[in-house]
Amino acid sequence: YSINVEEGYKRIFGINIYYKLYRVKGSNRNLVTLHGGPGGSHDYLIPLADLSNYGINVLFYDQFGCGRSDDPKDTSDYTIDHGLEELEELRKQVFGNDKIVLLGHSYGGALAIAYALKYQQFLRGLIVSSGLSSVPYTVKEMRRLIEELPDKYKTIIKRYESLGDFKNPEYLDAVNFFYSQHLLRLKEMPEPVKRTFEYIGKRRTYEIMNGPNEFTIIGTIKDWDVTEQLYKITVPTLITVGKYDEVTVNVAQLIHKNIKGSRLVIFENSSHMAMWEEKDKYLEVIKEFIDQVY
Ligand code: LEU
Repeated sequence: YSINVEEGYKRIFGINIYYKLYRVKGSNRNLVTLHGGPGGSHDYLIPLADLSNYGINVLFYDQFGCGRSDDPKDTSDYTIDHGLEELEELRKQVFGNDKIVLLGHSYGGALAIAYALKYQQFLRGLIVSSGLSSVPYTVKEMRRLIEELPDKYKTIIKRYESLGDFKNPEYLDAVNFFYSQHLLRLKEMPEPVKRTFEYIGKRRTYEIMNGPNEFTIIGTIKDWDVTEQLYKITVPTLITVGKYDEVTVNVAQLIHKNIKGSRLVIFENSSHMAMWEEKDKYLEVIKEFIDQVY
């Protein structure tokens, strides 16, 4: 295939949104990817760019207030609803009338579900990777994972939470232990993942929308729950999750149960980042799904 990498900014709702498009000459198979956080950046999703070698156009972007993109104009815009309208604008600008396969990871998976509930007529397929339909249920599951941590870390997490001291080094150490089990089970953090974490630290969106860390979700998305509406999604849907995922297998099962005909794939050696922890298998599963819907 002849692949051209195009990168720049699109003007969306009055701000600059950064995008990177792997465009395959003559192909009308489109994959649009949504990063998590909320407040992350597209960097850590870059393994998906490999799919362009199989004739799939792959679009990445940094959502409002994230990575290289501008902050939203209005502070009331830090919502999933605003995120899905931004995505629809971008889809129109890049792909016009063409349908897309939408892949969202983690918070991006929540955003992908929200988009599907409003705009599934533009979807060829939906992929929810380590994503969720309910923040309260996800948090409940994360609390269960904390209960299963070694006593030492469990006690530290609870102590500093009761003090509201989310920045204490001892607390951060325990948070990192949780991450080593349920966010990324690799000894070395890949460079693109590091870059995303750097952006999370530099920008304010993660704190505004999510909270101080992965399992303390007290930001603007804290009450979001569309589980009851999932039955309305009728496009082909793939759900993936890691066995040790912080967004747990139960969270994935809940989506799977409620979207008729959906397929669930569990990565046995992964936590939250199967695109790194089991890269080849992950890409194979995504590719196979895209082949099926086109
Ligand atoms: N922080 C998660 C992510 O990686 C999302 C959260 C809502 C579970 O995007």
